[in-house]
Amino acid sequence: MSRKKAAKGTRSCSGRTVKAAPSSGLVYPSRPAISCSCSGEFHDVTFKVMLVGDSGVGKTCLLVRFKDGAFLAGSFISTVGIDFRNKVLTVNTVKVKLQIWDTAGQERFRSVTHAYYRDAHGMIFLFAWLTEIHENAQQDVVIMLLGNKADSTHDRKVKREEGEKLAKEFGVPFMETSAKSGLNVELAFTAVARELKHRTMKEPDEPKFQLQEYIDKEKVAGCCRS
Ligand SMILES: Nc1nc2c(ncn2[C@@H]2O[C@H](COP(=O)(O)OP(=O)(O)OP(=O)(O)O)[C@@H](O)[C@H]2O)c(=O)[nH]1
Ligand SMILES: [Mg+2]
Repeated sequence: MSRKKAAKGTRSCSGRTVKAAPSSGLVYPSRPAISCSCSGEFHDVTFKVMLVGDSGVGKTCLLVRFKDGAFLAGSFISTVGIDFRNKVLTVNTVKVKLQIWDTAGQERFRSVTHAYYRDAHGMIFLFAWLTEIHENAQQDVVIMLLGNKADSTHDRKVKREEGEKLAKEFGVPFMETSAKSGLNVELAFTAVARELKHRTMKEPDEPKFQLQEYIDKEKVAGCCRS
C-alpha cells in the first residue's frame, strides 16, 4: 500500500485529551466538550482528517453537526489551537474511524496547526487556504474543498461559482455545505472516508473509487435562504 500507514484493528479509545503539537509541545484545549469523542466503538482502520480554513468559516460547527447532529447557534467561540473528535463510519462493511482535527483559523495559531498537517490522510478545506495545501500536505493526501454556510447569502463569503473555479484550478473536489441545516455535511466526511478506505484496502480487481463522481451523484444543491 502506497498510503501512509493507517492504524488498523484497534479497539482502544484514544480519549479526548489533545495531543501536544509535535513541534511546539503546546497543548490547546478548545471550547468545552459537548460530548465525548471516546466511543470505544470497534473499528478496522483509522484515518486522520484535518478541517482547515479561516476563522469563522464554520469548521467547528461542521464537525459538531457531523458528530452530534446539532448546530452551534449563538455567539461565536473561536477555537483555540486544535481539538479532535472521532467518528466511526461503515464503508462497504469496513468500520472506518475518522479522527477529525478541528484547527483554529486565527493566524496566531497557524504554526501550531501546521505541525499536524504532515501525517494527515485527508484534508477538508473550507475556503481560502488552498495554496497552503501543497506546501504542507503530503502528496497523496485526500483533499476536499467546501463552501460552508450555503443556507445563507448573507454569511457566506464565496459564491458557488468561485468555489467551483478554485476547486478546478487545484484539481480538488468541491461542494457546498451548511453546518446549520446539515446540507451535505455527512456526505463530505463519508466521501473522504470512502476514498481513504478505497486507497488503503483496494482489491486488485476493484475499480478506482471516483470521489468527484460520487459527490456529484450524492450531493444536494445548496439554497440561498438565510
Ligand atoms: N448560517 C450559518 N452560520 C454558520 C454555519 N456554520 C457556522 N456558522 C456560524 O459561523 C460562526 C463561526 O463558526 P465556527 O464553526 O465556530 O467557526 P470556525 O471556522 O471553527 O472558526 P475558528 O475556530 O476561529 O477557526 C458561528 O457564529 C456559527 O454559528 C452555517 O452553515 N450557516
Ligand atoms: Mg473553530
